[in-house]
Amino acid sequence: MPLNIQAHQQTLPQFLSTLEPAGTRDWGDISAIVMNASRACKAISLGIAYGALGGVTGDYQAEAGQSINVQGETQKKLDVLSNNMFIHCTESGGQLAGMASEELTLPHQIPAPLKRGRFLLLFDPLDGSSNIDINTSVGTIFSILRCPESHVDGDVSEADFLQEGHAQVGAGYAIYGPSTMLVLALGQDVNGFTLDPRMGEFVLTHPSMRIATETQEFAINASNSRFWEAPISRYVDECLAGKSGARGKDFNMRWIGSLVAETHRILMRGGVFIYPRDTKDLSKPGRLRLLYETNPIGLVVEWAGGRASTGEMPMLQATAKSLHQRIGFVFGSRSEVERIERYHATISAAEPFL
Ligand code: AFP
Repeated sequence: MPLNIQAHQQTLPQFLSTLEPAGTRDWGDISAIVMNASRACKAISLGIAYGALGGVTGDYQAEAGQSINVQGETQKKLDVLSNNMFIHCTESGGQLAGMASEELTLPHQIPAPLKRGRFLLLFDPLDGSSNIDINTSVGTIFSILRCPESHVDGDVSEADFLQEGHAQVGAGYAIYGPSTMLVLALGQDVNGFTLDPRMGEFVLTHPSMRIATETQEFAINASNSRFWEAPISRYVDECLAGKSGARGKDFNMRWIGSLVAETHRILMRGGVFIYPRDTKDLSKPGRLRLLYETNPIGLVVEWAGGRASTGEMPMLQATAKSLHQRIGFVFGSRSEVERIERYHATISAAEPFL
């Protein structure tokens, strides 16, 4: 296939250079973090593309055997490789004071003699990794925060990361699907880039992405229905009742089991995603992790005109009590998310979310 670089297509570095006046100290650091993260995503994409041929599918075998991470989940080889790749590509840039990863119990300190910076990077290096062996789309999710001034030079603490989602200066995800894409929430806008495998460049293909306000498609893991609280049960029952029910229209349902894939579908054609707080395991108030899953995805959704919620309140106002805290998550087309929030306001849930 000829190298058909179309005229005026912006690569990621060209796009970043146009976003803010050059020389803005913060912006220079933020765009450098994004470039370094994008390099990690390219490497992860390549590792995934080899599949079984690359010898990186299957469970990670530590010396003591199977490895269980802080989440209580069996680590895949690619979980560990993606985590190490993300750290390797970003820690030496000089912009970061520290990092937090789904795969690491404690924050990652920037090792001497590397220069430390003023930002924090939080990430889920390979979300949906239980789908790797079945060749379904997976992704990387990341969030950028400012480091509290008190810790810019010393080691970071868990408390430095416990910031509300609206404090993020940027966020994004990579989706490793039929094509690899990078979707970035920067400067109050959301832009999508497709990896050109011939050039190894991310090219702007989806400028200013917007989520449709209305939808007839919902995503939920229906096998958990007996654990749902009343507002969620009401919403789903009405969707299932279709034209003959209160909603007066039929709905379609999807569930991929990969947050990034669900997010991308909703960005592209609307929809609502629901992984609510439920009574399945009261020690886990939801499945998804607040700081490096629901906050960055929430920023992408909100800046694309959708709504991100705990079910009761805006996601970006939720307060994290611990690094790996889980939370209920409802996001997507604004009118449906607001309906679910109204149901929570009118039907008393078992306990308040937060
Ligand atoms: P894994 O990373 O363990 O595959 O979990 C993926 C995930 O965190 C998120 O991407 C999915 O939306 C959600 O779990 C699926 O959860 P269920 O397996 O309970 O449906």
